[in-house]
Amino acid sequence: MKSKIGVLVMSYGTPESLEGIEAYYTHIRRGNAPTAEQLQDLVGRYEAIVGGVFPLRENTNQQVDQLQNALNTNEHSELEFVCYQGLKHASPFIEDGVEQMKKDGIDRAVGIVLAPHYSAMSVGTYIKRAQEKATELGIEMSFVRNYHLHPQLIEALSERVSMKLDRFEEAGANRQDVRVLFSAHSLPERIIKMGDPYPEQLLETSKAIAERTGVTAWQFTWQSAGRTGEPWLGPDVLDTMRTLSKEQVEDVLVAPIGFVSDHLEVLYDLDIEAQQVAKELDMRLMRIDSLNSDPLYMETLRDSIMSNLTNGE
Ligand code: FEC
Repeated sequence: MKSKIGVLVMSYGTPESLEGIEAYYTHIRRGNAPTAEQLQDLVGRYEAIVGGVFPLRENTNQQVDQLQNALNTNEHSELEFVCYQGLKHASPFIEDGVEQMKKDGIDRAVGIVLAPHYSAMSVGTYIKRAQEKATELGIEMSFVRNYHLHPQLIEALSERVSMKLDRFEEAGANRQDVRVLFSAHSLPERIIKMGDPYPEQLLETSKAIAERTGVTAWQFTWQSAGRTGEPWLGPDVLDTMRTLSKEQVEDVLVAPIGFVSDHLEVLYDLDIEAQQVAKELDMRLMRIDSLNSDPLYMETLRDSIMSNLTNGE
């Protein structure tokens, strides 16, 4: 009889339909409903990308299924891994995933977030919610906090950068002249004062990819800042593109290393909004493909979970 280990795979979550956007947005805003204008703006962005399905849901489903397969490939192992989804802003919520584990008789679990970099405001809040529920239900739970320098993650992202630099060359650009912009979701500036590791970890991932791909013309920029009154980390990718255009940079490759799936922040903010700005600036803009269920990403998650179980890291 194998002993069962629960794996809570946590992700941002997305609405199930256009009608579900208001409830989703209200959850993101901690129970405060958006104004009609804010809601219309978000609905408009989803309408521009979705075409009937919300890509993040399908991508998360696939990542969770494939991770479960990857964790259970060794048939001689004494452990059986059972993956549960726990979403931050949609159903099944983080707490639902932990509750389901309990119902299935699981008393030892590991949690991991489908985002490689740790911030107290991102991964930290996922972990806090899961830990609270696990404590309440008496499940022993540990967490992978980050995996931003995992060799397989760096390999997968580097392959994607190199692949797109090839496309630039095929299109007539000089490879060395392509400016690579590593990007991630912005957060409020106050995280800096909190000594949050998020900006540093993102730079570490960027450097590791640049070294591996031999890219020297690169910089880091933020994207997708929230629409709130307080200052967010910048510069934003759109401003960075405008600055680069003034410096006569014509070819830009954006690598959104803070995200692992195709979703709104990639498919709208980069593929629609940033492409529109690139057009205005007469700039050639490409982006690297998202990881989605790439086997190297699954390996990164599997390996991070196994080391957490054996070493507590
Ligand atoms: O495709 C989809 O349906 C969902 C795409 C999506 C992802 C995502 C990831 C991150 N967010 C992070 C931080 C914040 C903070 C706020 C915030 C607000 C939004 C809104 C939408 C949204 N986020 Fe998001 N985020 C995605 C979508 N995010 C929609 C609300 C409208 C808007 O501002 O555009 C501000 C609210 C607050 O104070 O909480 C902060 C971070 C990530 C990357 C890590 C992760 O995946 O958890 C950080 C995907």
